[in-house]
Amino acid sequence: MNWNRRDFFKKAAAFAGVAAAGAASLSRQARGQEQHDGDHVMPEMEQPEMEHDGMAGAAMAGGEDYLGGQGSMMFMRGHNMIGAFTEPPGAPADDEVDYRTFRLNFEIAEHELLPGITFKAFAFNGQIPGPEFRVQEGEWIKVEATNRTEEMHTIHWHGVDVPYTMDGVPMITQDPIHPGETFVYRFQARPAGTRFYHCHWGTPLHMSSALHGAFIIESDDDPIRRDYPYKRDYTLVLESWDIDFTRREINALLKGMKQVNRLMAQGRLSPATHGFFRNFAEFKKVVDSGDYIPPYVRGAAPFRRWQPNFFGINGKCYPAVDPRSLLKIKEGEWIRVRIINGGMGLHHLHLHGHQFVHVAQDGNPLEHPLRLNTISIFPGTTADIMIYGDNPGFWTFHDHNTLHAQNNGIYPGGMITLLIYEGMESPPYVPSVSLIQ
Ligand SMILES: [Cu+2]
Repeated sequence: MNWNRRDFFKKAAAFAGVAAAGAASLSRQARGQEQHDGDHVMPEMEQPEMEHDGMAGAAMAGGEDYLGGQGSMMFMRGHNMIGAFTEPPGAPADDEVDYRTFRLNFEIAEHELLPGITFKAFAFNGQIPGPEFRVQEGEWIKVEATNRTEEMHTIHWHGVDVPYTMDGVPMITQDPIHPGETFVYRFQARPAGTRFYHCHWGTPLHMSSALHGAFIIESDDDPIRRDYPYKRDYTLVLESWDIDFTRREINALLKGMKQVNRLMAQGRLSPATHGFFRNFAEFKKVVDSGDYIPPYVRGAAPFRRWQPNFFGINGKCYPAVDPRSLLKIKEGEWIRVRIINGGMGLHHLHLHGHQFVHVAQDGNPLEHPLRLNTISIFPGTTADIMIYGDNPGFWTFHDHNTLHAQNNGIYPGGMITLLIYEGMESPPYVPSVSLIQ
């Protein structure tokens, strides 16, 4: 490390009001890595003298071809960020196959987790979680993704075997979708199973708060349906939120992006680069010279302070259980429950009164299903379980890490739902107001 704090302040003073400090701050905002209240805060970006296109200052000048790369982290050789988004290659044209078309808008939604707790979050079509896809294996899918926010986004199809150009990783396979732009994803839905989608830009904030949704690929030849004939099929998207972090980060990002967008509109910050380094060699050179301090040197990234205080299923915390999360069952019936961990937490779901069958992991059927009553759902994984109705009653299904069965530290709450038998005659205990909204 060739940088220390004293050097930094000397250099920051030297650069205050000129390109390096200002552009570094800009770029940090552009990457969704706004820095807060640490003691290594870069000077605010309010310098009218700003004269370079990118954070690398002079390294960006000269009109050479941009080779791609997001700040310090991501580079793709031969890639040109052109600032205009067209339908990318990698999938058949409209007249070649019969596409099933969907629209996903990146929006900011005001969302109520439970009475008294409302916050603003990035949301697909204004919903948390995003809308559930139900498609057939082999269908050609077209998703028109429009960015109606001031931040950047992409969509990653998690567990779906798309062509790499459709993979939705910014600066690796595509430019981020800029404010107001539309990117069209085209791919074939395969393989069958419980899968999901999420934003891949600024993932800790965007994915978890809560740009994610279920992507269910069904098949006529489903071994699980064959072995466990069922009619009812439920989806539980597990989520955890640090709502203060989300509020703070979204406000800061939007403020930063407004500045970036204004500078782009004024032609002072080129959309062709919007503050990215040209390539890894340029990045290393500027860091080694001490003229640019990478954000990971300046201090902890905001998400290191992410401390979720609300936990839920399908966008709601107990007792405000979403009706989609209530598992209705009859005696003698199999139901399928698809569990998706769309957040960053680790959850151990325990079902009372039943031994369920774990039949698929990450969407793929298990050759040897397991009989369990508790299942661990790691971040980024999905699990399918089959529950057989053989013990009539009202049963709790909850995260057995009971820190997650709380609302802001108050138990009970959070990640709790219920298995409810239909047609029960006079249950001995009638649940009170806390069960259903
Ligand atoms: Cu996003």
